[in-house]
Order: sequence, then C-alpha cells, then structure tokens
Amino acid sequence: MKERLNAIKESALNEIKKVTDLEKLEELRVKFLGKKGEITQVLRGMKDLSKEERPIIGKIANEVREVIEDEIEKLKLDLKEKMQKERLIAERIDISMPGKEKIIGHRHPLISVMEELENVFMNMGFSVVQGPEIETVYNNFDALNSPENHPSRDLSDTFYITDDILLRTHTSPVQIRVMKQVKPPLRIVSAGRTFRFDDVDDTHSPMFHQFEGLVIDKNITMANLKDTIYKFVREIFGEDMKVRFRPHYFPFTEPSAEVDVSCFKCKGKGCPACNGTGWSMEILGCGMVHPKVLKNCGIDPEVYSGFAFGLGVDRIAMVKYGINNIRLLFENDMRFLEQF
Ligand code: 2NL
Repeated sequence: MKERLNAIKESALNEIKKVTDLEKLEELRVKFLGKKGEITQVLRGMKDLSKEERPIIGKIANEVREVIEDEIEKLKLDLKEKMQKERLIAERIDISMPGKEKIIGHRHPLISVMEELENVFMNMGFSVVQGPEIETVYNNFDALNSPENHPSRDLSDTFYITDDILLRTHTSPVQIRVMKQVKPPLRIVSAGRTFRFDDVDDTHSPMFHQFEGLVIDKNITMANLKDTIYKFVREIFGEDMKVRFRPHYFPFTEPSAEVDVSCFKCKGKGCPACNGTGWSMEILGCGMVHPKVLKNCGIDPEVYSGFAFGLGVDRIAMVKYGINNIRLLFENDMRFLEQF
C-alpha cells in the first residue's frame, strides 16, 4: 500500500504540473482526493491491515493527501493570479480616447418662432395666455360673429367632435375665454395648434399654428393697432422692413386689414419671388374688434374698444428659414431638424 500511495503521489504531482486551467485542476482534485478518488480507494483497503500497520499507512496516506492538496492550492493561486493579469490586459481602458458625444436636443423651429413672437409682445406689456385645442362651437364661431352660413363652419372644413364641440379652427376662442372672464384693460397674446379639414400639400396641413393678439381698453384706435404692428414687424423682420395695410374682411373685426411687408428676398426692390412688386403678401390679418364680439363677451362697446391681429406661425417659420414644404415641419426627420 505504501508503494501504491507513493505511486499516486508521483502521478498526481506529474499531472498537476501539466495543468493550465482551473477546471482541469478541479478535475484532478476529484480524481485523487475526492470521495471516490484514488487515495480514498487505498484507505478503504486499510481494514485488511494489521493493527500495527494501520497507523503507519494512515500517516503516509495523510502525508500524500497533504502534499497533493498543497500542490493543488499553490497552482490554484498561481492560475488565478495569471487569469487576473490576463483580464487586466484584455480589458485595459485607454483614458486618452475621446468620450462619446451626448446629443442634446433643442427647440423645434416652430417653437423658436412662437417663443420669439411671445417675447416681442411680452416686452410690450402683453401677457401670454393659453386655451384648449378642443373648443365649443360657440367660442370658436358664434362669439366671433361668424355667420351661420360661413364656409369655415362646414363639416367638410372643420373637425367636429359633436354638434357643439370641435377642434379649434383658430386661436381666437382663447381670447373670447379671457374677455368673458377678465375685465378690461386687456393686453394678451396666445399661440398654439389649430385644425382645419385640409389635404396636405406644400403649404397646407390639417394641423397648423396660429399666433394672435388682443388689446381692449378705453380709447383704443386704429392708430394703436398700426403702431403695434409696425413695432412688431420691425422687431421680428428687421428695422428696414416697410409695412402696408390693405383693406380686408373678417367677421370679427371692423374695419379689417391685411398686412404686407417688404419682400424677404429683395427687401422691396422687386424680384421674381415677389412678382416684381417688392411686397411679401399677407403676413398677418388684423382689425378693430367688432362691437358684437365685445358684446358677446359682456364688454360694453360704448365704453371699450380694441384691436386684434392673427398670423400663421408655420408660414412665418417657412419664410424666416427658407423652408419650401410645410410637411418638413411635422415629419420630425432628424436630418431636417438638426439644421436649426
Ligand atoms: C389671420 C387673421 C385675425 C383676429 C385674428 C380676433 C380675435 C378676437 C376678436 C377679434 Cl377675440 N379678432 N382675432 C382678428 C383679425 C385677424 O387673424 O390671418 N390669421 C391667421
């Protein structure tokens, strides 16, 4: 048995020397030291030995076990250290590499224009107000003196939710809400989404954006309206812009006007873009608030008067940034939006 134990020791140490990974090492540990391992097998034969021999063989068996155990532990530590070193090399981080760029978002061009418009009027003492996109037919049409047979009231022009509720077709109902609730004097602007039953083309979208302003006080005249529009146009489009008022018709204002400004391309000299007129047409609509509209909101037209104006934000953004297709504003194509 002594020879067998020595032979086990020799072959164990021999095999351990050749091991290069932890798995194989564990296999060897089981093979020699495990419950069904070679040393255990030898110890099982001890019952056939004499009383004198047993402790001697037992001692040798323990010594062999310890030598093998030691060798395995030593190699285990070596292998672990070696693996750790290899991992450190494999996972080395190059701290001189440039970092990953973080993409930070920015305002949509439409929102930029809206905020710019709001800022111009806030600086003139206006308050910014908001209202719902789903409105009553009364606030959207009736209160604004829009006649019963007006084409914009048609089911084919407007998104109705019920007979009395619709997606607002302009931002004017927001001003109606304020006039019904707040006593004059009033200086407000409101901007937001509006909806019309339009097919999409280069300049039309069923959802678009409006910006409107309203002033109500005693002794407000057309002179106040013109002065405000002049200041606004020069602030947004530049000091050298000329402004002209053309008579127009809106049911909610009387008198009403449309406003043109100098052509953005040629600055008024006349070019193909403006058909040689020097004017960019229909930048905004405006007028003195109709007495019936004031009355509808509980404001006495004998005491108060006011002016109002409205413009299409999408059109202003398209002119300002040279965008020729309204779809680009709503498709959210990053290649387009990243340019602003
Ligand atoms: C346009 C023209 C306009 C108004 C909007 C208004 C609002 C109230 C009373 C009277 Cl509550 N008027 N708004 C007045 C004139 C023109 O918009 O071309 N918008 C895109």
